[in-house]
Amino acid sequence: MSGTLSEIELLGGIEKGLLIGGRFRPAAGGRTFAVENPATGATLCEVADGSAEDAVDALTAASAAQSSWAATPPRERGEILRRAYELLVARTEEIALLITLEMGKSLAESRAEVAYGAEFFRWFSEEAVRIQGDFTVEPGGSGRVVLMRQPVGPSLLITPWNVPLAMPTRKIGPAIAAGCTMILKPAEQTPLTALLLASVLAEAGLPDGVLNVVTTSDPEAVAAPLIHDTRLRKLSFTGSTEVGRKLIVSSADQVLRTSMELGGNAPFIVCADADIDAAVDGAMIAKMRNIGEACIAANRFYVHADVVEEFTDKLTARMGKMVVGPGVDEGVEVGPLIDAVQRDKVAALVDDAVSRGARVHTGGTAPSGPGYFYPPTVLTGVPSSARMTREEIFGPVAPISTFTDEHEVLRAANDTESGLVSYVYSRDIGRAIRLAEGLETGMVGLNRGFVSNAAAPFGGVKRSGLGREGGRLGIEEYLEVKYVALDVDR
Ligand code: TXE
Repeated sequence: MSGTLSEIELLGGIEKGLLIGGRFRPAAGGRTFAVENPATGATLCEVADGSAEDAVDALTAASAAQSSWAATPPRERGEILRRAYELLVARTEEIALLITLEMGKSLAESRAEVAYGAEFFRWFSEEAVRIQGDFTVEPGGSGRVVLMRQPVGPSLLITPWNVPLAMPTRKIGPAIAAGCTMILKPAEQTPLTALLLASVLAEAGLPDGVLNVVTTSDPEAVAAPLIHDTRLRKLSFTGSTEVGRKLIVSSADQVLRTSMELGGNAPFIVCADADIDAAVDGAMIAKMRNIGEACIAANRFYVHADVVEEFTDKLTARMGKMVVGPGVDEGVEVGPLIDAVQRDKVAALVDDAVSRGARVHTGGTAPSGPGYFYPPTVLTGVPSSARMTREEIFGPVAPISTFTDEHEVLRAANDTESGLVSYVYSRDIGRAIRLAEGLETGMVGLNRGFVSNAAAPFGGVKRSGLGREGGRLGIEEYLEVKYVALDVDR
């Protein structure tokens, strides 16, 4: 699969070193690690394997660049983002191919990720010039309060493999707009898209040292010394709840500001009065987008007993005929999962549900052969004791349960430690709003299977995270508020 000329040219043209202080260089120990194509299991290429020493060099470069970057006029920072947006859009085909090669999803989905990821640069290019302060007259006399917003400072951005372009742009966009320097540590499975993104930003005019990239096979070794270094001022993490919690604990050492986008366990509720065809369309997006490897993927379907048969039959028909295969192949809709660990996790969750009495309507067995494929799977009769009702499936599996009462479904939907997103399908506006108000999540998709948008503050409650990314609130994550108190009579 990685043998065609264009793929070889694409991989050959990518910088594979660490980006530190504006220069790509090998890791201090000279070590490299392999990047795998999940559709074949073959090695795509080797990239620099950064260590603690490299990480500290990257922070030194970021600290050195911080004050002049903070002093760069906001419009200039915005224009860099605007140019980077245009470059990303112009290079969509090449970047999409790279995403598909290292992450697995179909080319159509990768192109959509480029559009979505680039949008964060366009949005924050416009936000860069709207960082505003405040001036308040003290109510009791001659005192005045001048409020200013300033960049937090050097920020460590840790991103996952499932959305290798847009997770970095969702953090880098606001950090650039706010005037923060950065160290990006991409996931070990998908370092190439991050390296290409760094080259695009350099081409757009980002000054040396503002964005540093440390690829590594040992994330803990790279992150730990930075989190304990007083020069680091911010940690923004997207990944598993398990790692997020560990990072929050270690961030306590220097009371580091953190943003955490962690795992989800989204309920997808279909009421008896819903437009069932629209609900099935929404379910296809909420479940199958990104092969189900998304924190906002629908993880539990609750369908009213009156419509469950129609919904199950229609969803099974749609999911059952999806074309599974290598993402680079024409017509493929469902690529492989990222690696053997994720594929085996999905298979184990399905086996567990089946052993507890769940019925398989389509899928349910991983094919043999190379690549980490798992077929679109629909299950009914999944008991609440099944592991997949509590754990994030992160794969193309739709477990369907029934309900009859609005209060009952709200209780079931909220019976989880996660609180990222929920989906509601109903044509009764009162019921829809009642459910949206009662659902303990940071986002609700109402008659809509996709909630993400550069203009919206993405984020969760409960153990799904801290902070918001995107929208007006997204930039606040990279700003400190300071006020000057003064007296105009003295
Ligand atoms: O996540 P990890 P994994 C969920 C999803 C998935 C599960 C495991 O359920 O099945 O997590 O995936 C870096 N110090 N999500 O193992 O390990 C790592 O290098 C510092 C949901 O891939 O959390 C990568 O850059 N960094 C999620 C990032 O953390 C560490 C997206 C995510 O990897 C580290 C991905 C450490 N000790 C998985 N250990 C979402 N919210 O969308 C790992 N990392």
